[in-house]
Amino acid sequence: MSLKLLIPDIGDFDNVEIIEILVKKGQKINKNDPVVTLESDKSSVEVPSNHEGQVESINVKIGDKVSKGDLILTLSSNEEKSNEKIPPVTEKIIQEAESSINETDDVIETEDKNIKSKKLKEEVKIVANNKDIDPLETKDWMDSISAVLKKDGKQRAQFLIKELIEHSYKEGSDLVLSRNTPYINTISPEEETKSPGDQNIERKLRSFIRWNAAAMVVRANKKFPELGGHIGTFASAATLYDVGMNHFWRAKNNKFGGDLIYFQGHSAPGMYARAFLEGRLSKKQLDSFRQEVKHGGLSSYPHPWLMPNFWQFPTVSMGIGPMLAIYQARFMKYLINRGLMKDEGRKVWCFLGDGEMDEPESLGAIGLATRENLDNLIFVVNCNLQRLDGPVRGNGKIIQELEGIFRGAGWNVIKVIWGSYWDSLLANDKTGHLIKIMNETVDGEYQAFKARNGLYVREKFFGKYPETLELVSAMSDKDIWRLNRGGHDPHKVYAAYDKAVKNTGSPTVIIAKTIKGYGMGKTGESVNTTHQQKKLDVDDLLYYRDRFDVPLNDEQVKNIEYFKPDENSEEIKYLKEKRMKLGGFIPERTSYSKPIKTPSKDIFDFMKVSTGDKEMSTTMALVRILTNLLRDKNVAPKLVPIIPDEARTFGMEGFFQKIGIYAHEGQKYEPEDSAQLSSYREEKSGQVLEEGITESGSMSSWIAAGTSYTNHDIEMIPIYLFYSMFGFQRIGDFAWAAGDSQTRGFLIGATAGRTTLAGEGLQHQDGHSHLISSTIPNCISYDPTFHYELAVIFREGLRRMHEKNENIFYYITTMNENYSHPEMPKEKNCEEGILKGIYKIKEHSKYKKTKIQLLGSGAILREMMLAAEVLQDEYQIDSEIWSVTSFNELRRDGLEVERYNLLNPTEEKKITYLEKCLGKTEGPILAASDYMRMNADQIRPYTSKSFYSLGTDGYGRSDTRKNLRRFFEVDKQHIVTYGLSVLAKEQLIASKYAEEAIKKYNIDKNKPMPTKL
Ligand SMILES: Cc1ncc(C[n+]2csc(CCOP(=O)(O)OP(=O)(O)O)c2C)c(N)n1
Ligand SMILES: [Mg+2]
Repeated sequence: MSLKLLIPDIGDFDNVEIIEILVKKGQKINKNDPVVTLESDKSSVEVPSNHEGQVESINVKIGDKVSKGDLILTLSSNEEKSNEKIPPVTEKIIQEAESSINETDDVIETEDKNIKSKKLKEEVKIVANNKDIDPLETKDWMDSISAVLKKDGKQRAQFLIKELIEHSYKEGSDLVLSRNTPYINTISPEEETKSPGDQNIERKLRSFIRWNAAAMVVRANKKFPELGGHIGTFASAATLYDVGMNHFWRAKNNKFGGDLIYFQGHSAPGMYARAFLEGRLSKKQLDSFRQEVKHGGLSSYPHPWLMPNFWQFPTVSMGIGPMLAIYQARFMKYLINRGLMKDEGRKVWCFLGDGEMDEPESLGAIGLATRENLDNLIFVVNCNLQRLDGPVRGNGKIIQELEGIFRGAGWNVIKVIWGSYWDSLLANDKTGHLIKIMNETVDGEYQAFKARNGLYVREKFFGKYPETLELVSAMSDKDIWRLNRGGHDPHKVYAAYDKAVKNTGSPTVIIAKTIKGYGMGKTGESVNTTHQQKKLDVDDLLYYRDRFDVPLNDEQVKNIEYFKPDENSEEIKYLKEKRMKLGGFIPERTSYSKPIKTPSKDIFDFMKVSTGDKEMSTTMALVRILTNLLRDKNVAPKLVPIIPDEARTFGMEGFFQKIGIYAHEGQKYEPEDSAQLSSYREEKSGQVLEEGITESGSMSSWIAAGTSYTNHDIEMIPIYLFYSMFGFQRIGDFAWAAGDSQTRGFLIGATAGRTTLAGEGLQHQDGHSHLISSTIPNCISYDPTFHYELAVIFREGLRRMHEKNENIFYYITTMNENYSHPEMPKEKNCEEGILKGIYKIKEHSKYKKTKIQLLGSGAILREMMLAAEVLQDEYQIDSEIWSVTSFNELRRDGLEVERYNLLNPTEEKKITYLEKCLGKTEGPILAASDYMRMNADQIRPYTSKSFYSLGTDGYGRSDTRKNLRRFFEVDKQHIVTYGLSVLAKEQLIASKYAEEAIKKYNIDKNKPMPTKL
């Protein structure tokens, strides 16, 4: 039978152009195969076939304008002509409704037949629904509370309710309806899973690691006091790391993907000290801690760029680690749900300081972790109650505060507050006074206790109530001093980790209480200055040795020698055996990903021809590129488009239907626009990461995808599109971390430019992102004007990053200004020039008297081109016009060449690419972009020619493009005027021409610089 394929509902658009016909007459097509591409002035979208069959006739051609209901083609098909299709979601709703009607029928039937069975059924349902199973009992409780309210008021009623909740928690109910539980461990001693480890050996190993970590910092600072480093942080966290290393964290190997661990930045010395025992780092390397200039030094903190075979994640800029870890865990699920990776139960662990939790970013994405059911994510917050200057919450309790926040966000919270020595005390606390003091004591006091001694704790803590003083009456001060904190107790930590890894359905946070500078004695333990402690004198060192029984004699301690047991010792054997059982060493960074073959050169050929009268923006050109890439079988599955709620702004709504939006639960509703072609489609295997309004979250996703080649051995191509203003300046630190992480992928600063994004105003108009991006050494930035430039740059980016695996990333700005795009110039070095940053796009040489070199970038190149025509037509001035695709790249080339020449004074001079292009040309240079003058000025030192620049310095403001360009003096008229003035200054023409132009164009000489307005 013959079927008609019509233009579907395309939303608010009418008369949309057909830009591609993707099928041929006679071709067999499947259902959902794209048949034509439509393009409005805002977006392009493919129309899929809704039937399978053979194309009989094609009723449209490229360039036709079509609207809903127009005939595209006819198909001969064997399919039965189906009735109007019911969307699957509607179908599901109908089915559910039908089945619930059936259920009700069942109940009625059962009621008639057998009353008892119905009751049973109801009972189960009631309990499951949290409804009332004993209304009489409930009424008793209600009456009691009402009586209290009437008699003693609401404070008393509130108090009783709180007491009841706490009581029920103590009695074993963990379904407590409160933000907080009492200040005791979440896991009761009876519930704890026991560690299978040899505690004796593990303690020894931990002591050696502690010693070597401290020794490494002290030795470095003895040699060079300026080097710095931290002892107190790892001292507080050693047990938290050791339990993970000995029992939980599985390394990547050829059989398993490995757990991913984000180590707290300042605890890096501990990781080096362990790697030393593992035989992965030498003494010599430990002795080069923080001395990285010579090859082989150890970086201060985790930096993959500096130690690319060791560190996996940069974390030391606080708040970055937690966000990166959350999106990492999410990206793991994304890869699994898209069928690109097996689900092996891998986990992401993230270690954080309690002070670090002050960073808004640290808590900023915890809601996402719950929404996405990230049970592959475990946070460990080391609550040593101190940050750099002093207590984190001297007057409160950080553990309780965090518990409330994380519980509120739906996390599984495990508090590890007290060590095993407290167990019997808590069990004997029949009056509840011990828990009462625990709840009442603030962190400032807890810190002070550990800076003092057992007697002080007896008096100030247990001494608060006679009942608690009595509780410890049989204990010596020394016993009281030994009452340990949960984070230093390997049993408690093991039990918490065990519970965390078994948790399903939600992320887990382990909140562990520790002591900053644990074991450092008077000068370091729990004192406010611990964080800065990087030197220990001999007495401190001897104390530390004794405290942890490190087998070094006094002389060795004085020499601050490292300690490593013999390779055949039981300790080293144990340590290695544990790691071998867990698959290898951690941290370690490797990559075995397969490169992605770059699409053939001709894939973007359609971008090299003129668009004729058709106008489009470079943002739209980019969307066309992406649409085409989605037809390349190598590239398509690896693309990860990331958008923070701006798909429609960038004309990308066509992607919703084409590749779907990733949603781990699929789509549980029928979208409002389900009848439309670009309807909002969420899917478990969806490809687009629609992040919502979070630039830092989107950036974290981009980093996760762009480092997938090492974290999962899968090369992915993330493309994150954002308003360029909300890019680098918003998430600069993440971009820096991306560079450190060697992220590969594209950042697209869309709607870019200070004057190109017209109406949006001061906080939207970007005139400096290229300057910020230029600060990142491995970020390659481009500001293209025309579609073919974009195509050449994009393809090269794919080749360099994803086929050749260069550890770089691309920042490309695209605009939303519509204009027609010319054909790509035929010169053979055009592509080379586009990539190096400059090429000649046009030359006017009619008069052969006076010449000027005009360099334009991004949107302002077109103003240059227009100005050149005026200069020629009205002033008989010739010009060469250069499209500068990247001032940043030209500057980098300039820096290198200049350095080479200065270091090789006797050699033949090298020439910058800029000089190669412009060195022999006539006339001065006038350069302009839609960015601050500093953008173009970057290349000023690398040419011997006179150089002048224009730019958009100052705050943006809303107005029309035309007015803005005039205001910032980068429009055609200003370029002409400045051009004439430059030529006058160079004594190439008389100055009267510039004066005339100023008058002619009504340029106000007295207008202040835009920076002052
Ligand atoms: C974004 C950022 N701001 C400031 C610092 C400087 N800094 C380093 S450590 C530190 C205190 C850390 O306290 P906490 O998170 O409690 O870690 P601890 O050492 O106590 O485990 C500060 C402020 C930093 N590294 N990153
Ligand atoms: Mg701290």
